[in-house]
Amino acid sequence: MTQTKSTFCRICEPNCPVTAEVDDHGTVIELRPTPGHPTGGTACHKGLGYLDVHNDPDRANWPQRRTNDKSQPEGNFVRADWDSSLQDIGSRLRDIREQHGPNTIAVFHGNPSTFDSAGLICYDPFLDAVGTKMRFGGSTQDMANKTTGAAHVYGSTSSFMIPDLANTHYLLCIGANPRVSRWSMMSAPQDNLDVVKRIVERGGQVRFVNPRRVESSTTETGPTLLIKPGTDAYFLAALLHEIHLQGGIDENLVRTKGKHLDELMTFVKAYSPESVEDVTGISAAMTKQVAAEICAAPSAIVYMSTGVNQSRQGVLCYWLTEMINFVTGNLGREGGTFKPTGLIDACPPLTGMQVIETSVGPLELPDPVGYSQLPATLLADLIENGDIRALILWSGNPLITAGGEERLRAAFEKLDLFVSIDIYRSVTGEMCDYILPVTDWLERPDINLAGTGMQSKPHVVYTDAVVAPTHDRRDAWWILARIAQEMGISSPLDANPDAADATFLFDAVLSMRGLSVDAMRQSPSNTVMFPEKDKASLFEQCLQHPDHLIDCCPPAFTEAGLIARCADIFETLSNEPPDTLKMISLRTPYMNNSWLVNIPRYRRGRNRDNPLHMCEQDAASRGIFDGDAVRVSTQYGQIDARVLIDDDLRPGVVAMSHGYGTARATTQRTAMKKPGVNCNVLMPSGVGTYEPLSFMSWLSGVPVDVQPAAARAENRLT
Ligand SMILES: Nc1nc2c(c(=O)[nH]1)N[C@H]1C(S)=C(S)[C@@H](COP(=O)(O)OP(=O)(O)OC[C@H]3O[C@@H](n4cnc5c(=O)[nH]c(N)nc54)[C@H](O)[C@@H]3O)O[C@H]1N2
Ligand SMILES: Nc1nc2c(c(=O)[nH]1)N[C@H]1C(S)=C(S)[C@@H](COP(=O)(O)OP(=O)(O)OC[C@H]3O[C@@H](n4cnc5c(=O)[nH]c(N)nc54)[C@H](O)[C@@H]3O)O[C@H]1N2
Ligand code: SF4
Ligand SMILES: [Mo]
Repeated sequence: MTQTKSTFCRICEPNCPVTAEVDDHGTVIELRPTPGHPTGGTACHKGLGYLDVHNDPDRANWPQRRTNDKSQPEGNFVRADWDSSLQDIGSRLRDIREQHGPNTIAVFHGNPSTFDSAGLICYDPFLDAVGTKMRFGGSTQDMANKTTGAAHVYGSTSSFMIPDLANTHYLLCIGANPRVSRWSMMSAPQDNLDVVKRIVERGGQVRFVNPRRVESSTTETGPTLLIKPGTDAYFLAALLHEIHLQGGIDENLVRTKGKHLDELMTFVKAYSPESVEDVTGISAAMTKQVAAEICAAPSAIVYMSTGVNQSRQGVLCYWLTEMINFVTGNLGREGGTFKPTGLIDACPPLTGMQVIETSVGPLELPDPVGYSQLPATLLADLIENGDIRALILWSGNPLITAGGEERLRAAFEKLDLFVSIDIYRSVTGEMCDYILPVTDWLERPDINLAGTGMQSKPHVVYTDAVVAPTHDRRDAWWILARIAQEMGISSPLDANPDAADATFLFDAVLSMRGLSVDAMRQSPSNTVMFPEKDKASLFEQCLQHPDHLIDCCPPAFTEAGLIARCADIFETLSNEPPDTLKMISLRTPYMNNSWLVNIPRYRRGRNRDNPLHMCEQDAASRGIFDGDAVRVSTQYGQIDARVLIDDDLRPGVVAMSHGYGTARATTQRTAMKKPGVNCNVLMPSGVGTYEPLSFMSWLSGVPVDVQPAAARAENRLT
């Protein structure tokens, strides 16, 4: 007799419902979609294929302690038990804290931790108990410009809006590829873009703005405007400039709900459709047409995402996007953008900035921080300079996912203590003193906390652990709580010493909505839907500056130098040699950042590694043919790659998937056998390379040099 259990996927933001079939031995034998689930989402092949991760024989199963020096490329690890590992880690952290201060202990929290709610609940209290402000993670490679931008525009790091796709008449989708990536900073049911197709079916219009004709752009959705990478700030400014000229600004609304409109208009006046067209590659006529389309649509959305966040001016692009939505009256309108309700229905006001003194100068984070973090590209410098002596890595793989692998490697060797909490011994884990094996999402109870306030269908879903953890894997919250105990600082286990699992943590959060784990277990599909709020309620609830106005031109942007920098970058781009190549990133359905790299079924055929995508025109002008070996370089590093001719790219743009370059993942056999190359070796790292204010890494639109390998015929890779 098998049993079915209702759970949900925790790989990306839709958190799709999944039905697990479990046999008498407590083994999950199948994961299936859950038709009829109240959210209507359907799990994709990655979620349904998660058993390949769950059952991967290369997983980390026991605590492991490294016995050789971190400078040795291959770690010598011995199996250890939990108590002695945690005691050793706790006492070493205690000593480091006492001798060098709490800020010398840093934590890096990577993307998968976002979907481990018990860990998330314990994370901030853990940092507070340690007393450290050294928080790093995936956010500065991903979307920190949005949280920091929201803090200045709306007065709260949590006041970021999502598009009302279900009701809109117009979508301008910039730097996103939702067909592959399933939306970001928005949790919408996975529907293979049906919600976007329906915009067109009901007579609306959709356009993508991207340097590549993306999978999302089809005859059923809409065309792509092929923009030059890293130029969206100028396109958006020109668009707003033109919307103004076309009379598309609702001055009355803006004067009552906003401030600093004149300063905003002064900024955009510098960028007319004509003056930016050479830099952006989008003709003035097209920019004017898009402006006219937005002005004419009964409701419209400008949505921007990761490709723009990563391309050097994410804060300004976020700001201009929000401004277009606001001044055209689409913010808080049906079919525009809005702030959904959720389990946590609050936008805590910005109370000021936290200042963290470091050897490279003071660094400022919004307070409360939300998802903002210190710049991951400064990790190497801060370790080298002695600011950081211990690093706890919770579901992060920065050697592969952040810029500057070689500098980071050299720095990590100098850490007094380096601990990885992960489901694998990853490339970065290989350098750690301890690997602490963690439960996967079939082995832990959970709620969908990270998506709260970002869901197009607001709901909370609870899952019990589908199966008990195998081997000696433990939950991340418990690991953090036990480390705290061993350090002699406050721990969630103090008040709950006998807690068998994380449900006491969930009860505390669920109680905010009068719910509990028991109540969730009684609900159909373990899900509670929340009634939607009036979209305009955001004007009362999310504008958190003391005057409750939207800041249309936050002084912090000028003070941080973003406005002057924008003009400088425009000047540089205007004078760029015409044959400059820029690298952008390319997500595929067969990878999730770095961590599906060991799954054999995703590493077959064309997906065995990560070639350099290049269009025919750029390849031909360099004497490069499909399959050729090339050397790609920047001032930060160089890699050797194989070329794949791809005419979906705009000329002048090359693309590569990140997450590869795993030759040193000694326990991940597939990853080691088919390593691919790490494009982040090429990415800028260190002081001066990240966006001021948001600390966003520059990972897209980076100029690269591509040369055919010396003797092409001999080096041809097949
Ligand atoms: N060039 C380039 N670089 C990029 C990007 C890009 O587009 N281009 N994208 C950036 C983005 S958006 C992000 S979010 C970052 C992500 O960067 P990271 O968060 O550093 O990387 P991931 O590969 O998502 O996962 C890190 C680790 O989490 C582990 N893991 C998986 N599941 C679990 C789990 O349930 N629990 C725990 N504890 N660990 C788990 C994996 O084994 C892996 O080692 O990468 C960024 N890097
Ligand atoms: N299959 C799969 N799904 C994923 C992930 C994954 O790795 N694989 N990662 C998950 C994570 S952590 C995240 S953050 C989300 C991200 O999801 P999205 O926010 O949709 O981001 P991406 O898929 O990276 O798409 C970014 C797009 O921006 C384009 N782009 C690059 N540079 C520029 C530029 O300068 N201007 C413009 N206009 N466009 C540009 C790229 O061509 C690309 O199509 O996806 C999530 N879902
Ligand atoms: S879309 Fe994302 S959350 Fe849904 S099943 Fe696929 S990987 Fe999981
Ligand atoms: Mo991300």
